[in-house]
Amino acid sequence: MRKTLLWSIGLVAIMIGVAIAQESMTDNHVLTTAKDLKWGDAPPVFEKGATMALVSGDPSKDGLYCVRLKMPAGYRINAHWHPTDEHVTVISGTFALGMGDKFDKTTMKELPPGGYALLPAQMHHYAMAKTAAIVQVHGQGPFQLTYVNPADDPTQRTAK
Ligand SMILES: [Cu+2]
Repeated sequence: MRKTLLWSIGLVAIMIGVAIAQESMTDNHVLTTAKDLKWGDAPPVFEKGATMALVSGDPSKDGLYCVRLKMPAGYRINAHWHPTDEHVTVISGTFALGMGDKFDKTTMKELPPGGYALLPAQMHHYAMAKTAAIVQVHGQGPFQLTYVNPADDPTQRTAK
């Protein structure tokens, strides 16, 4: 009798687990082509000239997000850091990344399409589009970008 009850409880627990898993799978599915992405201005924390497209999730909220950033040749992102790991995959063009507190072209590594970078939480890094480039950025939201030198932050500049 006792054994049967335990079995029943176990079975119900499994059924609830399956139901939750199915719900999250059906709710969040995204199938998109590059052509269908909708591009708009990148958030004001980025220098003017870059555009961004949301791929999935919501970078302003808790949870996984995925966006693409499109930059013209020569576009720079000065030294900064994020509170969570940042994953960068190069979709097109050549994107260069360096580690440290100061933008330094000589230490940067160039990533061609298919290249990938993991920038761990808190690690200071900087970037540049060597050619016109599109990179895909994903990670755990909410997405935040803090410049090492506050003067590099366009939102601080326009605020005064
Ligand atoms: Cu970054």
